[in-house]
Amino acid sequence: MRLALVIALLLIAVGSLWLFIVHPWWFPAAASRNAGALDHEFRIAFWVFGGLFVAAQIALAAFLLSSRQRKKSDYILGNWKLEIAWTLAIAALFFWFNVSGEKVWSRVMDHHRANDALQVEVTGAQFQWYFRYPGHDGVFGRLDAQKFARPDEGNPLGLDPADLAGRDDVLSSSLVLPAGRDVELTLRAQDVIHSVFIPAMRFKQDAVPGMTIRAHLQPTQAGNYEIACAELCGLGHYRMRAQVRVVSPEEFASWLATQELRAQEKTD
Ligand SMILES: [Cu+2]
Repeated sequence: MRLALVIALLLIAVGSLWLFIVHPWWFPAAASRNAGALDHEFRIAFWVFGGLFVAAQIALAAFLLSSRQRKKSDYILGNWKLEIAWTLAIAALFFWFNVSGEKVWSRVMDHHRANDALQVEVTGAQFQWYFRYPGHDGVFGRLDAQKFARPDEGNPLGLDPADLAGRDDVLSSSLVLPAGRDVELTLRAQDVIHSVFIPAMRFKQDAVPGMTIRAHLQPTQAGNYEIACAELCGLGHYRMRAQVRVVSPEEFASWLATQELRAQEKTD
């Protein structure tokens, strides 16, 4: 029985090491500016805690084997010095992870943005994502979902028809972004809590009803990336998928101009 336990422990340790080294499942290729720093943070945590885990399994197996030779009365009473030492070491480790993680986090949530940051409002509603661009005037039109929201008539967010600032607002079902430019996302939710998750950009942020949450990202590579809702938001949760389409700045400008024209034609 004891030997079976030792073999099981060692198999777990070897299996975990194999997962660490071979990476059969890993993150998608990084496509945003902060992704590298987040991956770095993750990798450090992975190696430090993974190493501790493997060491603990080996120590456990070694104790199991060595206790075979001991007499029943020959047990360890504990070692308070060692206990204090590893408690302090783990506390210091967690403190360090908190401080270094905070640095990356504050970069994502930084509100002192570059003035040319592209503004995009992201709204989660059961069960779809809506992406709104402020249009040529750079100002988002006023919303009143309770009064004006008519999803069947092309106004799912409840854009106030009387507000001129909303006339050139562009509403899209996919998030189109120019590569290399800072993007400020304003996250909203229309009904329940949703969460914007873009794995390739290492971006995840809740959208909460009644709150406007700002977050930053900077796409670095052109391509199509998946957006998923990372908060179980109802029966249609699985349908809350959308796409980020990262294009060149020129392509983005022409896409936005076409969309603005279309939006204005609709309201005229
Ligand atoms: Cu959702």
